[in-house]
Amino acid sequence: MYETIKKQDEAVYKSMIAEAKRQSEGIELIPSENYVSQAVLEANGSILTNKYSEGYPGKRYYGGQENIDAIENLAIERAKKLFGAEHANVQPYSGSPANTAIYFALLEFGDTVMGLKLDHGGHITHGLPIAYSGKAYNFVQYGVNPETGYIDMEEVRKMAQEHKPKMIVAGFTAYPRDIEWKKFKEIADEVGALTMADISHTAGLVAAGVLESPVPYFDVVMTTTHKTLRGPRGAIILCKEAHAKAIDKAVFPGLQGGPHEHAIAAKAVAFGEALKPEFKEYAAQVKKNAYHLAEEMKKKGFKLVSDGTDTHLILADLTNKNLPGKEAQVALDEVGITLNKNTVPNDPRSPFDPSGIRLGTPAITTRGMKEPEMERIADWIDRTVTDPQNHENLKVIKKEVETLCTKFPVPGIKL
Ligand code: DSN
Repeated sequence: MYETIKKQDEAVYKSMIAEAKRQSEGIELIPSENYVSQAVLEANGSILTNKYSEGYPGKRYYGGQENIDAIENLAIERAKKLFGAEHANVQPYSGSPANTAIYFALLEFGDTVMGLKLDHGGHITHGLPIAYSGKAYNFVQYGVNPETGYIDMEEVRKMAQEHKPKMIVAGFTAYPRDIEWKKFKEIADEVGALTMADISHTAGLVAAGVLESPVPYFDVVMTTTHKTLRGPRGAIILCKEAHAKAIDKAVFPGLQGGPHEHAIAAKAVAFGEALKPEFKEYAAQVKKNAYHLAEEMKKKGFKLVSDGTDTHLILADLTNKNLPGKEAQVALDEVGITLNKNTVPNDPRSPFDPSGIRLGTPAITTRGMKEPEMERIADWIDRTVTDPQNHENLKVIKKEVETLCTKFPVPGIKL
């Protein structure tokens, strides 16, 4: 791999190869990560990075756009088909700029918006007070029910009636349950609010039809393209035709300059893959694996937020295991299992040293792992967090992890 870089720039090469080794020899459980196909890698690493193309297909500000237009039109048409959307903008560089563009398109600064709290599973762009979203708009934030771990739709309704928001944002980065899109839409209609869904985590499952889609109900839907959707790093915005002009204007020239056409080509390739029947099987297995892993972890005494999962994502509160999330993450890194420390709802600890861990199955399912492997992974996690300072034991687990991983190659990595 990377023979040209090897000859030209050994320092970068060394880290790239070490990362390829880490990705293939370890178990990737970060729920927002995945392994893209060789075809997606080729498009993303292509000569398309050389081209500037401000504007939209047919209406650009620079010459030489005949191939770029063809590629961007393919990405747009495939995105619309995949999600049944009226309009798609495929230019957002990533999730945060995409959400910012949506607010810029449909709100005035200072407008009231509702979003999920960060420590209850929301994203920084859903109104975190210290973030741009929280400063530019008057976000009021809803949470999950402390008893059940589910979003409390009655609280959402009460808050909507009290605050009369201009927009309600639904979606998450760390919430293990499906979202009641129809109910959100009903509540928004009661108070005349716009609806915005951030399906970055679950887009692959939504596209495959294994989770319900907000697209038929919501005004605007945003997703990153690199999580369960298994495309390159980036994002897209889907919306009703009525909002199309405002959204396009907000993305360019409102917020962004030249679109990254190499990434747009890679998005087109990934959407082409997601339209194939194999992708439905993949998405269904992601869900089955997460359910199985959650059940196995529960058998070993792990306390899961909401007591399980409907999606690809599991959130465990380690308070009863007497190990903070940060220390669990470090010990699991030592055995080659990668996940992230995470706050749990109403966490008494800080986001940098929280009580929980967040894990998920998109990447390991891409490698072909199924239920029997989930049992082994639950066992390794349990053995690691039960005795995190026993480095001899951790070495044994690391060997077992590596042996399993050799049987499940990672697309795009040939060492
Ligand atoms: N960083 C992403 C995640 O891990 O969920 C959200 O932006």
